Formats: sequence, structure tokens, C-alpha cells
Amino acid sequence: MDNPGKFYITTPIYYVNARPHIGHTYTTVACDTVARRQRMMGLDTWFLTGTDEHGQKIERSATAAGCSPKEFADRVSGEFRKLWDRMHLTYDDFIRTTEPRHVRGVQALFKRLQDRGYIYKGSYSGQYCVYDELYVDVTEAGAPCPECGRPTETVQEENYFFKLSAMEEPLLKLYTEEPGFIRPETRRNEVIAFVRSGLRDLSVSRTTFTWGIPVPGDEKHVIYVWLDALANYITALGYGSDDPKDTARFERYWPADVHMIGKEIVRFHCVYWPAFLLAAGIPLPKSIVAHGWLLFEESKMSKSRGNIVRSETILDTLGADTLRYFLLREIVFGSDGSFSFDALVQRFNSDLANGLGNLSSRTLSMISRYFEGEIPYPSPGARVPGDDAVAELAQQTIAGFQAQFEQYQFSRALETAWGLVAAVNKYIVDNEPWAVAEKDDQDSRARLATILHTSAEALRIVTALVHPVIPESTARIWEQLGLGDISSLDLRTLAWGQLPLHTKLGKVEAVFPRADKGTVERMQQMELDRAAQAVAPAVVESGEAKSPNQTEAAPVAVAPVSVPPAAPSNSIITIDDFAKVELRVAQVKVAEKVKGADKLLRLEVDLGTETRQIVAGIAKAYDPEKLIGRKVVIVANLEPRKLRGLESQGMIVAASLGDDGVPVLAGFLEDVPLGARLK
Ligand code: ME8
Repeated sequence: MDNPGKFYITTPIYYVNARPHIGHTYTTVACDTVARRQRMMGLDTWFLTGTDEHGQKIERSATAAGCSPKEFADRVSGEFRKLWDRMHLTYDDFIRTTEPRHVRGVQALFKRLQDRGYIYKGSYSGQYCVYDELYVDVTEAGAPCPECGRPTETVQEENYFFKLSAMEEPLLKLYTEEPGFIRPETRRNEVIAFVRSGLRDLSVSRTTFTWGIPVPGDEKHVIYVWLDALANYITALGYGSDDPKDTARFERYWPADVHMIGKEIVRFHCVYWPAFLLAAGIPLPKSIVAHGWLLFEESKMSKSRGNIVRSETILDTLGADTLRYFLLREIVFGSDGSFSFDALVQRFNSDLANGLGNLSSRTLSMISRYFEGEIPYPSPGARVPGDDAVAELAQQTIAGFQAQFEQYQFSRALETAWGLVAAVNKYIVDNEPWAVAEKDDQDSRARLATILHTSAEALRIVTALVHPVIPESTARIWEQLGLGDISSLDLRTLAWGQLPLHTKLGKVEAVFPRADKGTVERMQQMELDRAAQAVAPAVVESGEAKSPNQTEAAPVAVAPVSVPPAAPSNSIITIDDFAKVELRVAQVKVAEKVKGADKLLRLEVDLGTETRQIVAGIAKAYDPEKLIGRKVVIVANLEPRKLRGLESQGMIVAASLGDDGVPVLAGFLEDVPLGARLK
């Protein structure tokens, strides 16, 4: 396929079981930035994002929310799209896996794999992790998933299988011949080691639930959710359609230039996806680029850990450009990086307000004041070596920034650009144009013109370079520079000395007003308010559903289980309802009082396979020292919640006695192994 001059980039399609948080924003913003820059480099760019809406996980979330999977998916998918639109992300298409165009394409792909002899029927018996939608290599029923530690479920069914084992050699050949196929290198090495350790055939259909795409001709099976999801990258372009417009789009943009993903889904993209494509005889994407995780309070930001930060809070306070800049500047792309409101505000003030903002406002306001808003022209006679040094550095900045950006080294590229910002700010201070302006002679006037022209030209260069990263503020600076609409700028030709003669400035105003001291607290409070609005009832008890607007956050009480004295509850639950609650044996390793909370203890409990922190309201009944070594029962599958700033990752089970609800911990007379499940 020969399609020069095009660039096709994709984000993962996000699960609709959780509303978007800044982890999702991170990948989508990185892709948007790359797409914007490629357009400025003259490439015909196609940027795809979307939502992943099938599978048991979504089906269960919808049931818990009391609506149909489709209604549930409509709502959450709408939230993703709304957020991307609010941030003015420049995606060209948004695919939903429930759309007919996708269903048709996935079925066509499945059929093609069958016709080419890569799919056969067999039977599967083993463990499945619903959270990761992954068949895992553990043998014991309920054993923890090696990827995420959650209990696996036993699956025993007749399935369709994909001959993944036949792909071992072709995949290894691919990784060797195309070293840029997986980036960065560390991920590539992991994938090679994984494939070398041997590939088993992959079950690609399920019969135990129905929320998925039916296998063509055998409708009691639904297609494995990852085969369904990965295919979005081609179905969105029109794969499987006869319409000539779709065929042309597919021919034009496939293969993808970049699938950008988080590191936890590398195996699906670098092993399964190329294996499916190789088997189907479809060209392979050119590269899979994996970034690291955004951490919040030391662990991966994710809904299940309850440590999420919403983009909306930052958009409402400091704006989209600040979030974009922070994500790409603060986190070394490919590595994990921490988010904190403190770091965000600090970056904003130091780099945007004091750095670029200051350069822009002081340069432009001096041009307004001293040259009536017209960019002055430098006179050759008034040049000093310091002016040439700025020009030289600007040229180096263009080359360095572009090369680093091409390698997805966003933080280094921005560091390079801000090197120029800092140098020009220093140049202004060193040359004191305000003092030069006080002198009335012709030489001083020529000198002033040269200083301000040099500063304005450097400002123009930085603004152009970082436009894909902070599009809104750079568009404003561009207009203030009197250069009109930045969107028509061609980055390939950017060079020193192109500032047009006698450019008349636009209206000059501050682009990044400094954030005051209270900004961090305000954002933290907004997050708390948002979480409080979204708090759902405790565990889905008695089959009781969460209300529609309670699909998110919803951490659960960590205090002792409050059982009303004596009278049993009238509400009957089924055994399946009970099975949803995962009660396990754990041993207290650490117990201590929580500062400022006289009812709470912070415990660390050992589950045999992992240690959890639990915050429990038992301080009035138990001395922390006496609890160490004691075996307790915990609810292990509750959504975590924060109490007094501490994450509680489960709940201790206790009887609650008397009107005061005095807690008495559940325990055993016999010795029981850690992690044992109560059924
Ligand atoms: O995995 N840090 O969807 P998903 C960085 N539907 N990136 C993060 C992040 C964090 N803390 N949290 C989420 C799925 N992301 C599948 C994908 S693709 C065919 C199917 C980003 O909703 C990151 O890009 O769990 C990660 O890979 C993706 O969201 C996972 O989104």
C-alpha cells in the first residue's frame, strides 16, 4: 500500500465502565498534540479515538447501575466525547464498538480468519480475569490474576480458538526486522521475551454472556472482547464495508502510523493485534508506542483504586492548555510520572505565567509603548553578539525540538523550547530595553528596535513550535504578534528571520495570569465535591441498583458492617448476589491510630498474595497493639475510598452491638490460611 503524505494515529478505545479521568486525557492529549503537529508538517492526518463498549465487565457495570448495557454505554461514551470536545481535541473520528459499522467489520475479520484456517472450534476450561478481559495461566479456581491480583473466574465452555501458536515465528521475525514496531525499547524486550516463552492458542469467543458481537453463523457465541476492540482501528476506516467511500478511506490511511497506548495493554497490541492481522493478510501498523502510567498518591491512577483526578477540575481552574502542558512536560514519556495539584500549579506559575507569559507580555507591551504597536526592524549597525546568540539558539531550538518531538520525547522537547524562553527573558533583563528607551538619541533608538525585534522573533519561533502542545494560548499570542491565524502555519519552513516587516500587533493582553496561593486548595476541594456528588450506596446489596448518576467513584463504607441487632433483614438475596461479595481471611500486620480521628485505625493486612491498607472505625473497641497478628475477615472486592486522606482498600467485617454499634471483629476458632475465601 503506497500512501505517502498521510499520517494515521489512534488512542486506545476506552472502556465505558468508568468516566474519563486524567489518565485517559493523557493519552488522548498526547495523540492530539502529535496529530496537530503532523498537520502543521503538511501531512494528511487522521486521528481516531473512541470507546470500547462490549464485554462482561460493562454488562455487570450496567446491571449494577440498573440500566441496559447500551444505555450505560451511551451515557459514558457521551461523557468521553463531551470532555474531548470541551478540550477542543482534534479527533477526526470517534468509534464506538456498538456501532453497526464496527459490528460489521469485526464479523468480516472473524470470517476472514476462519476462511484462512486460523480459527477452529475447541473447548476451553480455565481461569478468566473479567477485569482484564484476559484468559490467565493459573490453575486453581478463584486464584488471583497474575496481572492485577483480582480473583479469576472459572470458565468452561466450547469456544472458537485462534491459532496464536502458529504466529510465534512470524511475530519474532517482525520484532527483529522492524525494530521500531514497539516503542520504547524496554517494552519491545518484554514482548520478545513473552513470545519466546511460547504462545498458546487463544480463545476468541464466549458463550457465558451475550453483550458482544455474535460470531457470524453461530450466534450463541460472542466474539472475544479484545478481538472486537482491536479491530476498531480498521473498522473505523471502513474495513468490512462495500461502500467505495469507506474502501477509499481504508486504502488511504491504513496501515496506522502509530497506535498510542498505556503500557498495561502492550501485549494485546504487540502480540495479539499483529497476529490477527498477519493471519488475515492485512498490513501491519507501523508502530505501537507505549507510555507509562500517571500515578496519584504513589499508585496508578485508576477507578478501581479510587485515586482519580478529573480533567474537569483542572479545566475549570487553569484551562486545557495548562493540563496539556503539564502532562507532556512533567512526565517523561514512556516512564511513570506523578500527578499532584502542587506540581501542576508550580509548573503553571514557573513555566507558563513567569516563562512564556512573561516573555510575551513584556515584549509585546514594550513594542506597543515604544513603537506604537508596530514591530520595529533591527538596524545592522545596532547589533551586538548577544543578539546573534539568541538567533543562533533559536535555530538550534527549532532543530532540537523537532527531532525530540519526532522521537516522542515530549518533555525534552518542551525543555528545549523553554531553554529559549529562559534565554530570551534573560537577554531582555541583560539588555534593559526600558533603560535604553529613556535615551533619545538615534543609536539608542536603533538598539531598542534591535532588542525588541530579536525578542519578538524568538517569541514567534517558540509560539510556533509549541502550538501543537498549547494550541489555545499560542493562537492568542500569535494574534497579539499580529500574525493572524496560526492554523495555516507550515512548521517545515519555520526559521529565524521570517517576522514580516512592519507587522502591526493585535490587542496585547496577559495569556497566563499567575495562579494565586489558594488555587491548589480550591482544586482539591472541587475534587472532593465531585467525588461526594458521585458517591453511591454501599455494596450492591439485595440486588439494589445504583442510580444512573452514581456509576462512578462510589467508594464503600469501611466502618464495621452494621448489622441491625437481632431482627434479620426481610430482603432475600440470591446465592449469586452473595457470591459477588468477596470475603477473605487476612492477618493484621500493622495497626495504628489515625491522627485527628478518634474512631479510626489504619491497618495493613496480609491476604497471602498482597498487603492491603484498610481504615476501620474500630479504634474505640480495639487497642492497635492487640490487633497485630490477629486474623480477620475482610471484604476484598470493595471499591477503595479515601478516609482522612488515607486510601482504604477494603472493609473489615465485624458485628455491631448495641445502640452505639460497638464493633466485634469476626474470627475463627480453627486456624485458617491467609486469603481463604468465605462462602
Ligand atoms: O484498556 N496513566 O481501556 P481503558 C496513564 N478498552 N494512562 C492511563 C491511565 C493512567 N493512570 N489510566 C488510563 C482499555 N490510561 C481497553 C483498550 S484498545 C483496542 C482497548 C489510558 O479504559 C492509557 O492509554 O482501561 C491506557 O492504556 C488506557 O487509558 C486504558 O483505558
